[in-house]
Amino acid sequence: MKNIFKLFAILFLSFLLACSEEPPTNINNESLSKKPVPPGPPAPLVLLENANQIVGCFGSLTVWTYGSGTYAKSWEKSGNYPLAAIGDVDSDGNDELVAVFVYETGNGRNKVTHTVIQIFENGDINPSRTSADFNEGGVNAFTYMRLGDANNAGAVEIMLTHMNFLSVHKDDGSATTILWKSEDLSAVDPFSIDAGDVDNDGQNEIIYAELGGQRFGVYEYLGNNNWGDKVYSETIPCGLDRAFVADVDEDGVNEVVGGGCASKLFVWEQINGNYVISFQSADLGGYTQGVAAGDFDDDGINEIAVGTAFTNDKVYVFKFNGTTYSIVFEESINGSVNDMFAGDSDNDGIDEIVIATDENLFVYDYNGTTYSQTYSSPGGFSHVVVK
Ligand SMILES: [Ca+2]
Ligand SMILES: [Ca+2]
Ligand SMILES: [Ca+2]
Ligand SMILES: [Ca+2]
Repeated sequence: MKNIFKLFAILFLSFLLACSEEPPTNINNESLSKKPVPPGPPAPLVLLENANQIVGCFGSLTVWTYGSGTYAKSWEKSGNYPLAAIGDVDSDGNDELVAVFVYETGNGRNKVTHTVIQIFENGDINPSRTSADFNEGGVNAFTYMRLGDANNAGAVEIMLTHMNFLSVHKDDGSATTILWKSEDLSAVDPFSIDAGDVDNDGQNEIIYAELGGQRFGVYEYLGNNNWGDKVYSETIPCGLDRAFVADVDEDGVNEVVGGGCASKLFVWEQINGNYVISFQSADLGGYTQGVAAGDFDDDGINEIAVGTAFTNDKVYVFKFNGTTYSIVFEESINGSVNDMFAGDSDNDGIDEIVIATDENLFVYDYNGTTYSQTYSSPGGFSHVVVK
């Protein structure tokens, strides 16, 4: 009996000792953090020439770079940056980081919101150049940005959606200017934008999602940096948050994939000039705010990743099986999915799924059998792009 008490006493004492080890560690951390640390010079942006990187926004701007088997935050810039992307926007053979920067001047009634595009070159701490202010309508007025060859000139333009219009901007290495602005679209709330050959005529069109209009619009390129002859898709219930161009059924012709508050994945096909719904998923339980098509499993065919928000935070992967699309992966995720991008973020030649939620940035990779989270970075993100 005595031995048992002794054993308990020893266990109890070692428990107390284990607990008592915590406070000194905390004290050490506190005293360390109170030491004055002189601020170092801000780190310059490193844009890799032959590798992709991830850029995400949620207020501040964050770049992640893959190396030595994992991802790391390689650059951060504070400020109100709602949208960003990486690409060779000035066609000099090297990538730039393009960011929408929003700031306010004045007070009270005299407060004015300014919106500019900033271009960061490799090695920059501050932007190499800043566009003229093109603000119209408040801090959160710009809803999406994509880079793409909108005018079929073989280079990359900057495409933006604003709650009231679409715009295309061009950077020539010395200045960033506006090429085109659509008519007033305030009645339909543009919410995402993409460039691609959506009607199989060998030329890229601009397509955009209408949150209020519950459909997407396709602007045909007319030459001389002008877009017109708009065609609309078949509508969906509720509203369309995202609409992107990709071939997802292995026939070499692009479809449009999208989602919104109907909580479904939608696929539209062009049939005789009309964009009709060729597939709609079952209710996925939450707003489908993340939609991205890429060849995640390296079989030469694009899959579709979908992320949901607000009521059922999940990531899904849909795959075309020759007849229709079926769910091949489904998993709960931490936070509402705000945005999603398909890109080769780890430079192994295969696309990953990169996801911005209001809690984290996540990377999902296919391992030959299934999909799994290979990286997560804390902090909410509203917009994410891989290049
Ligand atoms: Ca460049
Ligand atoms: Ca197709
Ligand atoms: Ca595939
Ligand atoms: Ca990859």
